[in-house]
Formats: sequence, structure tokens, C-alpha cells
Amino acid sequence: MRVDRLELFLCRLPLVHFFETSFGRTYDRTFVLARIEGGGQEGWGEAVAEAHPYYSSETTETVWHIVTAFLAPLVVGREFAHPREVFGAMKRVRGQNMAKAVLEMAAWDLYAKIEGRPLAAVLGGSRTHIPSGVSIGIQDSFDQLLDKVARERDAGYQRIKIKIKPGWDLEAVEKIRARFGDIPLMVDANAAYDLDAGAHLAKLDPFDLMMIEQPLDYEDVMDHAALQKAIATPICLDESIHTVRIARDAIAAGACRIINIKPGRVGGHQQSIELHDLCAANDVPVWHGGMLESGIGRAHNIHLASLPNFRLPGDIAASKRYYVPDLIDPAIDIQPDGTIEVPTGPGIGVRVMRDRVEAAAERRLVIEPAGATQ
Ligand code: OSB
Ligand code: MG
Repeated sequence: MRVDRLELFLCRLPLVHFFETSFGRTYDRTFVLARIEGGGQEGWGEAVAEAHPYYSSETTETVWHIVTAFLAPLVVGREFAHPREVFGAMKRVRGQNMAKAVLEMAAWDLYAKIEGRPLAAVLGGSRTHIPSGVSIGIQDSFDQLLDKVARERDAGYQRIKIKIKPGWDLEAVEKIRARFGDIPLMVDANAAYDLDAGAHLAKLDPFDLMMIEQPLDYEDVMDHAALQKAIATPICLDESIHTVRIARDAIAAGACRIINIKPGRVGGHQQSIELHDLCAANDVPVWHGGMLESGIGRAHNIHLASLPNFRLPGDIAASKRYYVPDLIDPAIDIQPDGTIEVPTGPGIGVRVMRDRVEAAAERRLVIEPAGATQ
């Protein structure tokens, strides 16, 4: 497989509903798309970096810079026997996992299309449907939160996650349990607490949450290990797990009992497979995270989540919760049983609507082996 040409888009789409986490509120989503050509086919990738460096240090602009200045020359015009080689080809660049992932994932899509097989099969997945959950942001009031939980539960989602932060935690959980009883429920703090909050977080224990996601610092492992000893709720790490090596250390230290995998955070599908396999070998369940992706990134996530150790419902939900219309057609939807079907066509198996990509694009660049041209 030779990567003949790279086309980059910087897009912006309005969100159907604002999304608020412990680091702030978003009304629209800015993201980088990569389209690569080779072997008479095209492969698409979506970078999960946001406009701001609040979830991770990468942003859409750093992704654009790193891809155009450093990564594209390592990938465009090069021959790969298999997409598992692409991450290694970018090894001299340190970090920048979201920038690496956008090219790496596009390469997997391209390869699967050339092979005429669904991406899931090429990645080693076997599920035909994946269990779907939702992530509900911080709302303006508890009444709004309860309305949203009711709506998502009625739509069939298999678990509800709510975002928490100091001042929006115990009471929110208490009210959900009081109204909805024993529904599968978890919370995500996006690093909003420190170890001093341990006694406070232990008050979540009686609510029998599936897990608390990333309570402490975005790079921390050892404080999470100390916290896990002090609370009964299982800790799931998200932000802290940006390499397979850190996951190994976190598991060994007892810093988490569950791991959330986002391919963008770890550098793409190959690193995600290695992380998935490491967790499986240590009997640590994983689930697939979400980053408010358009249908392109969402389709990639669905294929990856078909691997066997994705044992818990993830944050991969229907397109209509995020963008109407989505950049793909048909949009991604859930079945009445709260699952999403893994597309069966070649590659990511969804049709990218180029006119919608172009309408959403604020910038576009073509990179060919000889250099960059508009
Ligand atoms: O921590 O999982 C997170 C969105 C943006 C940044 C970080 C996170 C999230 C989500 C959204 O929780 C999940 C989704 O795509 O619905
Ligand atoms: Mg998270």
C-alpha cells in the first residue's frame, strides 16, 4: 500500500446540544480530517483534538502543524506492507498522539478498502453489534439533568455516564438514583479533583456506580493508586493512559480496574489493539471512549469496539445526539436493544459526504510527495 496523496481539512460543526465537562462548555466542534489516497482507494481519519488544550495538550492547530511539518513527510509517498507499520514510521516524533492517529487511522481505512474487507475484520474484531452508552454533560440544573437521563434511558442506551466536578457530583448521583433506581450509571470527573478529595469521593461508594473515570490529575498514576485503595468504586483511567507503557504501570500499581480506550489519545488503532491486548491479559475490562466525533471518527470507533475485550458499553452513541446532518450518510443510529451495528462494507463502511465536509471546512490543504500545494 502506497500513500500517494494526503488531503487535510480543518472543519467546524455546530453541536446539537452544548457539551459541558469539568473544563468548560462547548457549543461547536472544530476538528481535523485526513483523506489519503492509494491503490485507487481513499481512506479517512478524524483527529480528536479540540480547538482548546483543556482535555489534552494537543489542539486542532497543533495537529495541523505537526501533520504538515513533520508527520506527512514520513507517510506520504511511502509504501507500507500493513497499516500496523504506520505508527512506528512516525516514531521519531515524540507524543502528538492525536496528530499521529489521524494519519494512522486513515491508513487502516485505506488498507481495509484495498483488501475489500470491513475495518473491524482487519483490526481483529468479531462483534457484529457493539453495546452503546451515553455521556451526559454538566447541565444548567438538576431538573435538566434528570430530563436528559430519562430521554437517553428511553432511547435504549445501555448505560449512562454523567460528567461531574466539585459542586456537581454527589447530589447529581443521589437524584438520579432516587428517580431511576438501579440503572447502569457511572461518572467522569475529567481530572477535576485531587487526592485531598478522597474522603469526599468515598461518599459515592454507596451509590454502586460502575466506575469513576479519571478523578485525579490528567498525568497521574500513583495518586489514583492511593485513591483506589481508599474507595470501593472502581477507578477507570482515561486522560492518564496515553501510552501502552503507562497502562502497564497503572495496572501494576493498582491505579485503575478499568481502562477507557480512545484511539486518538494513544496514537491510533495499532496502539489501541496493543492496549486492548495488555488489558485482556491482565483481566482489565476496557470500553471505547468518545470525543464528540463526527461520523467519520465514530465509524472508526465502532470498528475498534468490536474487539473482544471491549466488555462494557462505550461512549459511542447515535449521530443525531451530536450533528445533524452528520458528515456521513446514512447517519449512525442505535437499535432498540441499545446496540450499534458494525458496518459490513469495506473499510469504515460508511459513505463520507464530501459536499458536507467541504461546507464545514474552514481550511483545506493537499500534500503530495513533492511538497504541499493548495
Ligand atoms: O472525557 O470522555 C471524555 C468529550 C470530550 C472530551 C473528553 C470526553 C468527552 C466525552 C464525550 O465524555 C463522549 C462522547 O463522545 O459522547
Ligand atoms: Mg473521560
